[in-house]
Amino acid sequence: MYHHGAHVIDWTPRGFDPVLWMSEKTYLDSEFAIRGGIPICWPWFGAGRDGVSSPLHGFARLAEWRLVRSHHTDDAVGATYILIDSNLDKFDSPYRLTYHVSFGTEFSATLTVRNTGSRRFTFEGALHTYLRVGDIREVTLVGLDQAVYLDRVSGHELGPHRQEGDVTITDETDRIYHSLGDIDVVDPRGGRRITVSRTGSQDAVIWNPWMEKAATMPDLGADEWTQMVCVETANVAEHAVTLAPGKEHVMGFTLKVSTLS
Ligand code: TA6
Repeated sequence: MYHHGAHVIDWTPRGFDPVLWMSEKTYLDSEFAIRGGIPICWPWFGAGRDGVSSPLHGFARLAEWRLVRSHHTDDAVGATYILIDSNLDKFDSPYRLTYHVSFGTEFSATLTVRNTGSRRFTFEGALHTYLRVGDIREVTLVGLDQAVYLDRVSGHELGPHRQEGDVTITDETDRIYHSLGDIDVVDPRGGRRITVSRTGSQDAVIWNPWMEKAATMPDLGADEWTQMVCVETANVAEHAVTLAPGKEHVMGFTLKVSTLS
């Protein structure tokens, strides 16, 4: 992990290849977001509900979080980071973010947002998880059948659309699914299934830039787009969260990996 953005960059459970994808060309200086791992998108997603918020995906992934606790048991190690009242020039309500991650035979991440001010506030959030796959062109995402989604690819009709069957990636894909259930990333080339189980999250964002858009991204190595898919634990747009003073909201996910028989 990096303190910068409280950014998880690797989880490699025993007996498996790394589960999180990291770009070979990621920036690692503080001005830019790290490309890969698990960026924390808060207090807005993308350009925000107003469409003009900056930086993209909020400031939390660019901030220096504080490690307040690390711990280990026989089968897991964990860390807890906090971010308190950073960038109040961009978000004018006092808050406290607590991010807890656990690395073991499973991975888990939990983001707790606390309203420490005297007025309610509304935020979007996403744990923008980059999963590593053998070849995205052979991957199937199971668990979104009949889910309603918005299509964010420029030029595509926004929708809402309804997913028919499993999701396969055959072009640039950038969709916000309204879904509460588990999502299985079935990766024949990688010989494994990664199960994403979410809590406190009404949306799952599925993203792969595909060839053309990837070629425009300086922090993505050539052809790396074939080895990643984002399955993001989120609450965005109409599912933005409004918190009363003193209240908390918890959003998180767990990753499990199993070998494809
Ligand atoms: O979550 C998908 C998305 O919103 C895409 O539209 C793409 O912009 C991606 O996030 C990466 O965003 P970033 O700001 O990290 O380049």
